[in-house]
Amino acid sequence: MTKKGKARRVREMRAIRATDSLPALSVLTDLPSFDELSPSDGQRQAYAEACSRAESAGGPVDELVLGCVVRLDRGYPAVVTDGGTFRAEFATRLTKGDFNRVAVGDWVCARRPQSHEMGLIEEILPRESDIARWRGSNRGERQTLAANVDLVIVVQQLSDREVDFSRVARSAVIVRDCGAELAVVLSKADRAGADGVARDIDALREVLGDDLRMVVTMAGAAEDAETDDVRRASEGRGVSFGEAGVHALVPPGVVAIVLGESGAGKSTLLNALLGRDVLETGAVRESDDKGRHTTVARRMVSLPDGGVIVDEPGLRSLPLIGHERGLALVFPDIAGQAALCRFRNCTHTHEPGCAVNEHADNLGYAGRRLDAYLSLAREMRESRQLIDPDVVI
Ligand SMILES: Nc1nc2c(ncn2[C@@H]2O[C@H](COP(=O)(O)OP(=O)(O)OP(=O)(O)O)[C@@H](O)[C@H]2O)c(=O)[nH]1
Ligand SMILES: [Mg+2]
Ligand SMILES: [Zn+2]
Repeated sequence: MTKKGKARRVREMRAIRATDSLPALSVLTDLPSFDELSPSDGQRQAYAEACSRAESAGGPVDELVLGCVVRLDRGYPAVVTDGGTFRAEFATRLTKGDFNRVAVGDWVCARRPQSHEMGLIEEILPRESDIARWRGSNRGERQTLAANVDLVIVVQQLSDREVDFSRVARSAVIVRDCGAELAVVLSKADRAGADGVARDIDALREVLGDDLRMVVTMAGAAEDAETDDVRRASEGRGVSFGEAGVHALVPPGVVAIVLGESGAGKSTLLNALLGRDVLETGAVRESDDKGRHTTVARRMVSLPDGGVIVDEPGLRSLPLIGHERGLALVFPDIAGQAALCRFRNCTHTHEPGCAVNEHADNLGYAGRRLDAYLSLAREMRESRQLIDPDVVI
């Protein structure tokens, strides 16, 4: 065997071993069915075009199927189609060059040869939305966490201290920049108690506005006085309490994703919605209250009488790079004023003729809302300067 041939054989054997250790699709429950997911008209059109390209290239067209990526295990996709679910590899064309990795939620044109267990992804169809965050430093890249998602549920854990509203604000900017709707789940309400829940709802409203959709949850809440107090504190402020409130955010036809740091309680919440322990959960470290990155696969689960949610591994960092549009969508009142400042590059800190500061009081965003905006805006200005000019943001 030539050196090259040997290297190829080693690669093939490794690939086989890697896919062997993946969970068999037959044992995976709660994967959505094809009917629960719907491609947009544009994606159907793109699929038809991909089929005619394959036809003119002379390949067997009857092997082509429209599918949705419902799981990624260590990068290996599982694809659901009208005719069933299968694991798939990538066509060589896709693995070469500037290959944009497939994400959960992607619609694809796949090939399913009769004689093979494995399918082949021929094309990734254009995305309707793209939940992406920046990964790496100044030479980093955008990483798509999920594609074609309608709603992002940011899960933020509560504690006896005030909620980390700057993290929620940062998540909100990224979500709105990606073209998805936003809702916030405040988990672990038992740790905050009724007074803490009231304090945290008020803080988030002050920073992110009254329209912010929120649900307060408490895993395994007993029907006792403590739960009643937390429920009253939430509902009294117009915020729903419990898993039912989260379920209501994801009716049939909606595809959502849970996003939050490790240990926030994302998988615990999804298990409660599924009514069974489908997803693995893990304890947080006592010393710093951080999770241990229990979830490693990205996967969709289908809610009983509801839509579909993607469980995600916890995110360590959410750098803000190039999300100016998201900032303007989350803080439209402040961004509107910023356009009226005397200097186009006004930092709204010390400049004369600053419309943002001049109207802060009468437009009602003075205080923590303005502080949050200013610190996110500053971070984006600084990160833009640090990015390698050759990197496409
Ligand atoms: N006190 C309390 N603990 C909770 C609650 N919800 C989840 N937890 C605990 O928090 C820990 C982390 O929960 P997970 O559901 O694994 O967290 P995750 O967000 O999925 O974490 P990763 O998969 O690592 O991203 C587990 O020990 C849960 O039992 C809650 O409402 N109250
Ligand atoms: Mg998890
Ligand atoms: Zn200004």
